[in-house]
Amino acid sequence: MTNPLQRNKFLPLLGERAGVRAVRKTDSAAIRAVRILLFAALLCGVGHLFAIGLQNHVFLSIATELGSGGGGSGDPCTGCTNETFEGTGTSVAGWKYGDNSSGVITNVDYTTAPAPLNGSQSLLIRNPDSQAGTLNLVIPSSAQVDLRWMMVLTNTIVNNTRLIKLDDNVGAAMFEVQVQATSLRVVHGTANATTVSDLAINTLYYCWAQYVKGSGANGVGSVRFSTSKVKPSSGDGVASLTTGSSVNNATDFYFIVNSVSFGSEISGVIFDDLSISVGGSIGDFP
Ligand SMILES: [Ca+2]
Repeated sequence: MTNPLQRNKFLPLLGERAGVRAVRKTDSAAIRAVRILLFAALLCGVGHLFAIGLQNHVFLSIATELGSGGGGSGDPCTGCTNETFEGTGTSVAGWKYGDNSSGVITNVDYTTAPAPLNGSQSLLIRNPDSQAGTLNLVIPSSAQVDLRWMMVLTNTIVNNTRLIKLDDNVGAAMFEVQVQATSLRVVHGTANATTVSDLAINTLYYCWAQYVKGSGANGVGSVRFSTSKVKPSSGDGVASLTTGSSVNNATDFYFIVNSVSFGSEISGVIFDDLSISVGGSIGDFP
């Protein structure tokens, strides 16, 4: 039987052993080629799966409102930091209290009517002093922060009272929600916008706010309130702006209640069910 290696026209020059090596070399090159093809196919598959995952992540971040559903009773906004003020103290660890030495009351176990706003306890901040009563929580540094909370204003006059504040990592205010002329105002650096709708005392309001830092006069901010749990997309209870001048990440959340600017009225605000999101906007209350 003819040795197949002898078909190689170079065999007479290379000799039989060299011919065997040449064939083995040819075989292993083919195997390597197959392996390379398989590895490339594997990489394509993994890359495709990664692309789908990335696409879904971006899509979810943009299109899905957190808390629109799916959260249990103990987690009213899935993916958020949720403070319900239930039980003794706060339900989230790490809150820092502002100075109460000037008569500011910060009560995280408040139950006097119209509290509780939800569950069995709420937060009251009541401030007879010129210093702001605050409750502060460090949050993950973020270019966008979305907030949802419920509140009741206990006073007839609460003009110029701040309610919510976001600071950067050196303590500068990036974003505020204020009461101005009985409406809600959103403040983003030097820009602000105010709702057309007025607030009434002793009325439960559902509120939403959003801070998105800018790179100049292009930051985005909004505040919304309603007597319904459904987040209003437009109308007199919504104030928004796209000319905000704050350009830093938010790193600190504050409840903040100033003293009032008229007569002897004392600012009092009851809060409950705060949700903080650094992963996208927050939808309706459950
Ligand atoms: Ca509560």
